[in-house]
Amino acid sequence: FPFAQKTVVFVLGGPGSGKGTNSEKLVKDFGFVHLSAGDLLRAEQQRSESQYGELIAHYIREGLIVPHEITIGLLRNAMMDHPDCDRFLIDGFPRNIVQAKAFEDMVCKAKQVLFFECPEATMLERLLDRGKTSGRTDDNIESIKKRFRTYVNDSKPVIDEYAREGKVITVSCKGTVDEVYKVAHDNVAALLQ
Ligand code: UP5
Ligand code: MG
Repeated sequence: FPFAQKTVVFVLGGPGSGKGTNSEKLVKDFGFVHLSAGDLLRAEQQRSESQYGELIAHYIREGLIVPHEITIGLLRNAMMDHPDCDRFLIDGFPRNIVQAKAFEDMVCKAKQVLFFECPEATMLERLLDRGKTSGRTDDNIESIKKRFRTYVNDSKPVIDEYAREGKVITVSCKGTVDEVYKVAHDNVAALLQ
């Protein structure tokens, strides 16, 4: 499988910053396949034969980063399910420096990083609101605080590192869904030219 010939864009940002919302729209406009690492982990957790169900459930509730071998395995398999697609949006991954290096070694380098910049207060408000209906085990105040801690300590440094490499497009999450998406859309359109 020719991973190296694929265009991979990482979609990063804190919990509730709008990664999923914008990725779904980019799929429609640009023909990406959207792979949310969190969604893949939640699906694996639900799979009755999975040997990782309990482990994943624990890491997600605690806002911790699942060992990267599991996540990269799921991402690779999901990419191989789309052999004819050459554009992938990988949402919510990598979440620490070790994961980023491992993905580069085992899969490929990302072309660009789309970073949704969002103040914690806004993310908190959106997550608590979503938590009323999402059914996610981590959309409660205790888990959200832990997710924020992991983001600051482990995940933001990955974005900073990519920024030093000149790979980051920053999109402010301030504004309506449509306003934020317009900025994301225009940046991705320019990138794909
Ligand atoms: N919303 C969005 N944009 C809005 C706007 N402009 N105005 C008003 N409302 C807006 O958005 C969140 C909410 O805000 C939604 O209700 C939306 O309608 C609204 P969403 O697009 O869902 O944000 P997103 O960034 O996708 O938030 P999510 O909660 O999915 O981010 P997380 O990074 O926390 O979650 P993820 O699913 O990626 O990971 C969950 C857990 O899985 C992690 O904590 C970790 O334990 C584990 N994980 C790993 O271990 N390894 C990985 O590689 C990935 C995940
Ligand atoms: Mg998401």
